[in-house]
Amino acid sequence: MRDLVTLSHIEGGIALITIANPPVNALSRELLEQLGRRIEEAAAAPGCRALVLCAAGRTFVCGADITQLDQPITAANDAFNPVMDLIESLPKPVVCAMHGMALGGGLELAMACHYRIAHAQTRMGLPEVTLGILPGAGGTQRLPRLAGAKAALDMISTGRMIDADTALALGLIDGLTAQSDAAQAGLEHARHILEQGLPPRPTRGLAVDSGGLDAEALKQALDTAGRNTTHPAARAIVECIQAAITLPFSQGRELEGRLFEACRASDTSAALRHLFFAEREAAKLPGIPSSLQRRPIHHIGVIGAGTMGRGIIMNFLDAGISSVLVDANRDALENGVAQIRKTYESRVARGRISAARSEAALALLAPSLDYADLGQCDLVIEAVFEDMDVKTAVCRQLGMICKPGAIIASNTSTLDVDALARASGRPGDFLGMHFFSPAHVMRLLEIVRGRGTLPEVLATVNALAKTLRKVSVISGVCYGFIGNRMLESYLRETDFLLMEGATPRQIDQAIEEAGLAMGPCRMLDMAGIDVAAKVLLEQGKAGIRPSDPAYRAVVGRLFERGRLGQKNHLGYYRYEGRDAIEDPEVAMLCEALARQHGIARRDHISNSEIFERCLFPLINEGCRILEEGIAYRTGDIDIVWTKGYGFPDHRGGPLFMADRIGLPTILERLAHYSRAQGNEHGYWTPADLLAAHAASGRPLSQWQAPAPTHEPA
Ligand code: 3H9
Repeated sequence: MRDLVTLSHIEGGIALITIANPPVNALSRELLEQLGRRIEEAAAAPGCRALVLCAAGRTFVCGADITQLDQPITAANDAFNPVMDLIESLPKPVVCAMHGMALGGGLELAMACHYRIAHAQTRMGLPEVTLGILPGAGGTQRLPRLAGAKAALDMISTGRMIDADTALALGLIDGLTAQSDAAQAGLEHARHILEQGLPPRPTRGLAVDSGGLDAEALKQALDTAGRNTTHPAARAIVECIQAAITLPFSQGRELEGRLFEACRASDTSAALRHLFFAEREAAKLPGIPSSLQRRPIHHIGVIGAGTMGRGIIMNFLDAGISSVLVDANRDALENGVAQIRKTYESRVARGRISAARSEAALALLAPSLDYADLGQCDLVIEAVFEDMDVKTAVCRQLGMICKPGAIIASNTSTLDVDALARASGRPGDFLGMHFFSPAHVMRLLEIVRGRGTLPEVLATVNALAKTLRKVSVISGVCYGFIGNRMLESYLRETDFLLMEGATPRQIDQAIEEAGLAMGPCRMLDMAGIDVAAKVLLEQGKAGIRPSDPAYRAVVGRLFERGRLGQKNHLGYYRYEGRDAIEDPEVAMLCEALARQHGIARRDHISNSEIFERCLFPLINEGCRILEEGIAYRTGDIDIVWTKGYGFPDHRGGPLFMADRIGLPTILERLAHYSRAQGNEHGYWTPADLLAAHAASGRPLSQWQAPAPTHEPA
């Protein structure tokens, strides 16, 4: 077995124990077993008077090994608490020296030591809640003893990290060090402790300072957290903090263990752990070596000073990359720059960033009316109006203006990236960068790989996404890429349900009760009915709109009636301020459309029918996207939907949810709606992949894509 923990030497009576499990020194069961043995060996060694615990590589320990959290962790078989107890009960002082990050089980390990120091740049936290669990190795009991119950509740409930200065002020650590070598820093501190004759200081023996968290505040916190029915860890965390204040350590930890296991076994935690790994997988490019040389990106350009272009360029300004914003229209450009300035001012006013940082970002912005100013850019992103003719003309121009080796990207959300690449005349340098609105806020970036996109271009933009703090997912070329293509069937059924007699409010409520951030009617009103109608028009032009005359008929009719959505206070709803009010005119319009298209009206449509009709075709389309090689993995689709479309994290994304519901059930319901609705246009035909997995009993998560080829066409 690999050495994951070493006992390197005992000098001057101090034993040095080093954890080495790259990349983040995660605590696997094997590691904990070795750690326990090394500590026993060190403590038993003749002449040993103190121990130092540190970690090798770029960081201290970043938590329990999440890959092992699929197995139950119980008092009987877990290796965590015995090691923590062993350390804490040693009769010799144990010093923990941290650097990089100390997270989750890593910080819990540090808190079980008697003394803690940290490099000044260290960040610490208990982020378990983001995985749907709570700290399960004594963290909920030791942190209140070191930092006070109020600070502990805040840190554990939010999962946020604190810096080393804050940790020192809270009493979580005893000292800061500028020494970059954690082992040396630990040894120095241990020598100091021995010189001072300081004894072991078990954390469990310290009294809890409530820090102002009185019974009333705890009750309120319990009530608030208890209302969060989708996240069982929220309430469990408050219960553990309450136990830390009111119960002896051993009883508090016993409760922590039980609640940890209940949360770990919950669907929410399984979903959040899936998304943790899916996000990291999505950033990997199959078939492209990570060593492939990337193109340097120092200076970029964005065309179009509208909402999208402004949002896009702010990502680059935030990342410290000099950027030119081009718009041929002077007013549009001036307005765009003014809006960007306003956004930064508002960030400063809200204390999000310093005035100096805002000025530094704005100093990187160069507005221009002249396309020629894009000539020296390493990357140019067009963000002009979503119209094939307009975008084709812009891409043609970019192909001529951009310097050799520059990357050209289109921010289209639906159009044919291959056709735009051909227009540029440089398909190897071309790809899609589909940002989501507001582009400076939304974390998702769909990177669209054209048939001709060179691997180095894909790798460059994928790496750039990380610099921009985006979560990137690669999509192949098809109508709407991953997200908007799947959205189509969801919106199709929304309009059919309205024509059959459901109301916008009923549909939105059913979808929001399922956990989505916003129902489809409110979402379309917000995005703009004109935008949706324009997309339908483009589909017609491209010959990809179904021949069904009733297809998305409601949105088309709303547009004809001048109901543009929130922007003119009339869409699927009527708006008073931000309040969406059901409008009888829309009900009449839907009824008239139903008559026109021979669609039968019903008095009652259940919420479960709305859920199934909107979401099962969406899942089905996701399976087609996998079959066609548009997405590399099921997790990529889940990331697109959770990061870009308000799909609830606690359901893990549509395909993770599909596995939980059961593929045979979904298949059976598609067949049911095919019978009930008719299937003239193939709306209910199951994807081969869905049918095959349902038949074999294999979940979608086990689907393996054939290795993609990156030979430019
Ligand atoms: C816990 O501690 C429970 C306890 O209370 C005790 C229970 C009894 N395990 O993110 P990156 C992998 S729960 C396994 O790209 P970065 C990651 O998958 C845990 N693997 O790097 C990736 O692998 P690959 C509480 C892990 O620099 C590689 O490391 N802790 C773990 O952008 C690099 O990761 C957390 O929730 C892990 N714990 O960010 C912290 N962590 O290269 C989770 C990372 O194959 N981790 N990996 O794709 C993070 O938040 C970030 O990884 C971190 C580094 C900020 C540390």
